Amino acid sequence: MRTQVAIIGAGPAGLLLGQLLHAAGIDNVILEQRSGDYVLSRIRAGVLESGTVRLLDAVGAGARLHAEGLPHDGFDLLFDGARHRIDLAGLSGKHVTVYGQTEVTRDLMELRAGQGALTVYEAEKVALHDFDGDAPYVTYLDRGEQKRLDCDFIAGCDGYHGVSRASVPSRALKTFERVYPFGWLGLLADVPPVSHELIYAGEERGFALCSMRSNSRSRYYLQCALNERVDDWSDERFWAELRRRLDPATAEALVTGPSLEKSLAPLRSFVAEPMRFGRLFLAGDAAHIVPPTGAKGLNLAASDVHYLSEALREHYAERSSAGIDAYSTRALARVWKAERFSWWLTGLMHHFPDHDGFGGRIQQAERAYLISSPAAMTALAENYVGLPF
Ligand code: RFL
Ligand code: PHB
Repeated sequence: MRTQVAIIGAGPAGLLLGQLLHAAGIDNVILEQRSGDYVLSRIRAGVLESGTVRLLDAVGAGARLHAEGLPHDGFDLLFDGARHRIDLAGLSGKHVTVYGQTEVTRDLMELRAGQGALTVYEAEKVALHDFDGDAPYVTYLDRGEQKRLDCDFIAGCDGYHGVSRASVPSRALKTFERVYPFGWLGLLADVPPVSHELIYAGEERGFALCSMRSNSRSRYYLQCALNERVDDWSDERFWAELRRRLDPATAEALVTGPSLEKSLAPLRSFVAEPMRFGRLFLAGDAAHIVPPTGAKGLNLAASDVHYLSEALREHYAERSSAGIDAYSTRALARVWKAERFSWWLTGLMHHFPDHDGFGGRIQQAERAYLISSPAAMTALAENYVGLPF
């Protein structure tokens, strides 16, 4: 089989890239190691920047998002018992949209299926070949049968644990990493959200986040130690701990119910440079990870594939390699700004078990400065709604 672009991974990066390429008349095939149902069962991101929404609109995947997504003009930071609203719309002129990654993925999958474009699910033993030459190809097992996909380019959109970055010789990669001494325990439940906007709470017992998927489905997170096990957290224990991390009025308003899902994610900052090796491009979590505090992971995947699709369109339509040559530099410039923001907001809002007295006082001063300074709040808002791309 032959295609112009072989895309590895059917997460948001791979599926959105597939649609952007399709819109530019560029043929592509997606190879995904899991089943479609498994991909849809992963509960992840919830907040979309307006640039991400613009891309989804551009490929025709925005209808349900506009009907069911919740536009948010602000969110609250909670510390020292008080809630402080960050007026995103007033400070930045933009808003974000609360719409789950699961739904974005479902919309993109349905669009792709409607176009008859090929996604091979449950592709096993995906292996990348000869991407440092002119004739790359990918091999895989499709229901036990060995297959070969020849292509012009390979897009590695297979997430942090994928095969694409791992296929690059380590001497050609420079990696940067910060591992945080805690994780997030997430719970999804069909209960109305405690507040109509998100609350990022940074109290003494640890960080908590009140988020949502709709007006009847809530998503909550608790900062927890890395050695915690999900099985040790009954729903009752989770709700009780969440209440303790909220101010009394919010705790009082919290509606609880049985969980639909609970999962634990460690927090990490990670960047691999460069994002291009010959005819292989990395995009999304395959190239970089941010802690979820800034809600940037999916949005960075979207800006990466925007740059990449533009570069490939230029290559095919204008016979110019300028975009391809600039891809890694352009993408990394935006990635590092989001890395900085996510690291900063994580530091502002979490309880650091390894903080000495100095670190704790600096965090207090940073918070006090933020809520007293329109300039500091504007910087926060500008980054949260998403830097332009
Ligand atoms: P994905 O979603 O991991 O998809 C990669 C796909 O590649 C497949 N794959 C392979 N396929 C073939 N062969 C192989 N060898 C393969 N290895 C892997 C995988 O099965 C998978 O389907 O990466 P992608 O597309 O780059 O998308 C990135 C986002 O998923 C991620 O950044 C976000 O979920 C991060 N994130 C958030 N981002 C936001 O923008 N806003 C948020 O509010 C937000 N909240 C979150 C988050 C991530 C979280 N977790 C669980 C880490 C909240 C949490 C708790
Ligand atoms: C979520 O709803 O899953 C979510 C929202 C905001 C974040 C992280 C996760 O910063």
